[in-house]
Amino acid sequence: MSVYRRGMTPASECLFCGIVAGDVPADVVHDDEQTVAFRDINGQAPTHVLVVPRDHHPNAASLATAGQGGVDALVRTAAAVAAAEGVAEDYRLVFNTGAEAGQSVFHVHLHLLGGRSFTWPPG
Ligand code: DGP
Repeated sequence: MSVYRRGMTPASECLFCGIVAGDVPADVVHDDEQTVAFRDINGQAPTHVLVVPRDHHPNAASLATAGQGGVDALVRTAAAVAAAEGVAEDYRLVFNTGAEAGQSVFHVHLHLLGGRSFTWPPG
């Protein structure tokens, strides 16, 4: 299902929809019925993978509201990728929502970061 609100990217122009469709190249590390996971082009840790739903939703709240278990699926995939990458014991998951919070691509994506120590609070 496609969800589009004013000010957000329509699915037809969405970079991550292009990656899901295989039209935009990416280093895909996992894909299944609901999710696709690929390495971030600007990695901030030895493991930096983005996990996205196949369906276009602008942010995590939109995905959760759709009620299809999409957020659960993202977290399950992130955990599986963390295990495959050997970082299952220590990793960080991040959803940025809104430009002020650092979101630059408006197709919901869960950042999986691992392989180094992290500090808190984030910048
Ligand atoms: P955010 O700032 O939370 O919206 O994260 C977007 C991430 O997407 C950012 O870390 C960089 C990454 N990114 C942007 N364009 C591409 C791309 O074309 N390919 C890949 N693999 N990652 C991208």
